[in-house]
Amino acid sequence: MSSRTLLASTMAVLSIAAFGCGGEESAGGGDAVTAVTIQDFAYMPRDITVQAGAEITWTNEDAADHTATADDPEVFDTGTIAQGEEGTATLDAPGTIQYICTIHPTMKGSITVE
Ligand SMILES: [Cu+2]
Repeated sequence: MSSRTLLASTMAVLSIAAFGCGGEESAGGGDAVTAVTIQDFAYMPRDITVQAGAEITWTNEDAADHTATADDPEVFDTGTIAQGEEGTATLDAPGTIQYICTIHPTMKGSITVE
């Protein structure tokens, strides 16, 4: 084995180790960030389950403005999300929260916080 090969192997092991570390981190982040798309006057997915402390992001793909507002707006309220924009909320208390769009109250979704 040449020293060049040895160096290459060492580099490979190091990058795997670094990748493994980053992978774990992003897996944790993946659990903590949940994306909901608003399209055709609906939340997709309509019902989500997240870990406590997760940040939920709603992206509005409609031309119309929407909100994501908990039945009790004190729990969370993204405010108006315009086309192409995002609203976020972070929920810490376990339980299931129903939410609506205050502009179009027939739009409904739910978040279960574990
Ligand atoms: Cu709406």
